[in-house]
Amino acid sequence: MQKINVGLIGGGFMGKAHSLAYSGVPMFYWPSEFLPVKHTMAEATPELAADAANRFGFQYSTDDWRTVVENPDIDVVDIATPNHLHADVAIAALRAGKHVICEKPIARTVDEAKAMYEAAREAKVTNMVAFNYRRTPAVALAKRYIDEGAIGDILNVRATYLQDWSADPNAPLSWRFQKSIAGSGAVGDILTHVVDIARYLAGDITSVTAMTKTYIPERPIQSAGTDSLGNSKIATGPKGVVDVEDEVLTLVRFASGAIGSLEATRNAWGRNNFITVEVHGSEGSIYFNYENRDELQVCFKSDQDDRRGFRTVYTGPNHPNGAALWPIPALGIGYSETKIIEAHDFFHAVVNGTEVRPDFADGYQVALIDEAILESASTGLWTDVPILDR
Ligand code: NAI
Ligand code: SOE
Repeated sequence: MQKINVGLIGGGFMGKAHSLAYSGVPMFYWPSEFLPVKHTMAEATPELAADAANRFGFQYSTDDWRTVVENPDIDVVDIATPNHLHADVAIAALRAGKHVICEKPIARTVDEAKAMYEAAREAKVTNMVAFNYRRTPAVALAKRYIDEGAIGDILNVRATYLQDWSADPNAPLSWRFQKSIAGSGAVGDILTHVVDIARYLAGDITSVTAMTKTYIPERPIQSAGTDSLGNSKIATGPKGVVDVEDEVLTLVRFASGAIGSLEATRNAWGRNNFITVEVHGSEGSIYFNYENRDELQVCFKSDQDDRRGFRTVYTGPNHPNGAALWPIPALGIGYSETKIIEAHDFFHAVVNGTEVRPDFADGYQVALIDEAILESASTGLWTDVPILDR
């Protein structure tokens, strides 16, 4: 069994999720060809780094991510920082020959994403962007139905990602509202997840038209770097400018000829992690709602006329990754399970030298789509998306 030393950069929300996944992988996937070892934790200060290392079970800690990238004992660099650090850390890690898993969005801009993609191509190591929702077993099952032709030719993909954590004007001006750190707002932060799922299920997106809107132009300034995701309201004190979008609505065309609509907002009261994907085909339809993660709704034209309608398939041992997960359907797939499957697939590729998707080419392609969406929102025109030759 190969031990793989991981250096984790960033110990916030995703630092927690990835650490949990490293512990969880051998519990689900056993016997295993590899064992992730939580080697070094990097955070913004020595205190934060030591605290995160204790909490998540890392052997060493540092406030300098460059020492992780340069450490010959480290095999994998895991980037779970705000978006402004993704490109610098990833490119340095790839040049040092490390395998890299990077949180989404791959970067703030297309230029950064391109540089990361090129560094990954040169380094010839395993690289992955952490679009974990496509690894929800019900989403992977949707892909299986589509690939098998069960719903025929895809006509339309309708997808949403709706949240409400930033709907309160007193939710602080975290890094997610600052273009210099985040790159964009709802587009890079959450629309990217449904762009990834739409590409996964229906292929390349070739052109877009979009509208964006910022509802809350100023927010109270916060002192800490970590994003509280709306959980700590600041009712008094100075405010700073929000220079990213709260919401985006976009129409898309796929290379296959299918059409679709994708939307995302962080200001929809009552919506939490409301990722929905509805795919209509010539022979049937598929519907997924992340808030009911164990379920895939399917409807087939071939059903008898008076019985046709959506029926529910509960994912379990017979479905993608089911044998490794829980022994009873509908027992409850959680966010952690999507991260455990993601980590498993990443390490499997590391030890076998095989391809894993979504990789940095996919991350770059999504960045090209994001850029076209933002451009269309400012010009009001349909905008073509350049398609990478993989
Ligand atoms: P967060 O704000 O909770 O945590 C970020 C952490 O990075 C903080 O603890 C901060 O101190 C640390 N950090 C800042 N500068 C650093 C430096 N120089 N060296 C080391 N650490 C540093 O942010 P969160 O939510 O964990 O987001 C991190 C990344 O993960 C972002 O790119 C975000 O878009 C992505 N994300 C992905 C999710 C998914 O479902 N795949 C969910 C949430 C976030
Ligand atoms: C905030 O919108 C956030 O944490 C995103 O950054 C994640 O990517 C998403 O999965 C959960 O919500």
